[in-house]
Amino acid sequence: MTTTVGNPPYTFIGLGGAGKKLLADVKELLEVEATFVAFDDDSMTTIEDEPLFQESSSIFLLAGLGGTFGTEQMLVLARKAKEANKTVTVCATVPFSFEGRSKTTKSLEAVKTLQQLVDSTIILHNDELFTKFGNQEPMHKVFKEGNRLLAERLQEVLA
Ligand SMILES: Nc1nc2c(ncn2[C@@H]2O[C@H](COP(=O)(O)OP(=O)(O)OP(=O)(O)O)[C@@H](O)[C@H]2O)c(=O)[nH]1
Ligand SMILES: [Mg+2]
Repeated sequence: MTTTVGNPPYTFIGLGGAGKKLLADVKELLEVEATFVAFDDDSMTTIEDEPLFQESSSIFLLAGLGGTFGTEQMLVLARKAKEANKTVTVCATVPFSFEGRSKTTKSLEAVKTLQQLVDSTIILHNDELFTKFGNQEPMHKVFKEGNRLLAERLQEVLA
């Protein structure tokens, strides 16, 4: 999925299953001219070779951390983008506690590395969503609300 609107100073890259959905919601909610592109494990291209990655000076990496594809690619791309002197913003979620300790640990290690590597990080701990919206809502609604919160925080970074 690639959509270009105007001349893109910003590129938003959604990584993995959750990253793809987060990207779609952010694209709908954000008021910004940017290129939006999603990659998942069915993608055939190497992301860092994409022209839009090379041309943009400001890269936004979006993913739900804790799985395999999104977490690994986010770390790889954050390193590549910083090596190429780009401004990098990470926008990511930490899994719900009920998803298990190994996912949480993996995501928190990634957050620690990313915080030292990139220019800004926007991190939503999914457990906060239960505090905010209760645990009676269907999961897709809860995720949607989470994505909305992240889009609001991205809009603040862009302002
Ligand atoms: N914001 C949001 N988060 C989600 C959604 N679905 C799953 N997540 C969170 O994102 C984490 C990572 O899940 P995925 O994105 O499916 O994982 P992946 O990066 O594709 O990695 P693998 O499929 O394991 O290779 C999950 O553990 C959930 O915490 C969603 O629809 N929206
Ligand atoms: Mg996946």
